[in-house]
Amino acid sequence: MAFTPRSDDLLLVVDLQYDFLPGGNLAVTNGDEIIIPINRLGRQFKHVIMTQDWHPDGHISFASSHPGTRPFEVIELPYGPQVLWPDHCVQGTHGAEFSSEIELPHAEMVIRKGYHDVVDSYSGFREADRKTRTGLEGYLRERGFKRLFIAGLATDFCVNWTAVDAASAGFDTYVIEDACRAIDTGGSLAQAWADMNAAGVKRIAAGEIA
Ligand code: VGL
Ligand code: ZN
Repeated sequence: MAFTPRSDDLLLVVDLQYDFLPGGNLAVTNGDEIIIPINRLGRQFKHVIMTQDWHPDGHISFASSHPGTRPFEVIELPYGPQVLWPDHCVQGTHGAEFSSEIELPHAEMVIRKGYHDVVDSYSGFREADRKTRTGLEGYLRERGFKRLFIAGLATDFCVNWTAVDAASAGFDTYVIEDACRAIDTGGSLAQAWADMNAAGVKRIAAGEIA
């Protein structure tokens, strides 16, 4: 099936930041392979928004904030299980910046997330307590967007949670699978696709957008 971007379609580009790219603190394997496809998608969509993981120093999702733990361990927090990560995307650091190879000059908004000290936020819509909202849903509604096409890093965390929340909010939601790459820790990628399918998120390839 082919999708021709319309004026009420949005390309949502998730977390294309140095820390998630090769050489970064939480590098996603082959994450750099999606930069050229995303630049191409960017030329196809009139409307683009980007998310940016944006943590304070000492953030609760960092293993370094929990003595005796290691990255990729899971701990129990008041809002539920939390995977612990290497320090990444710390506000104002190089690792938190978007790659300079990304060519999306027309991006209309950047939504930052994960800035509360004691709550993580994979989703661009709702934080990990599943209650605190980022404002993105209201923004997208005010702008009148109907279909969201999502690409970026990582498939099994920020893309997944953002897509599930988008679909739950009533947007017609597509994940462009080959314009994403995954972390895949503890079965997270298979679980992510199961969650996205259950939420009604559709899985497409970049080549279907023409
Ligand atoms: C992400 C883990 C921690 C992501 C962000 O962008 O998928 N993953 N913070
Ligand atoms: Zn993060």
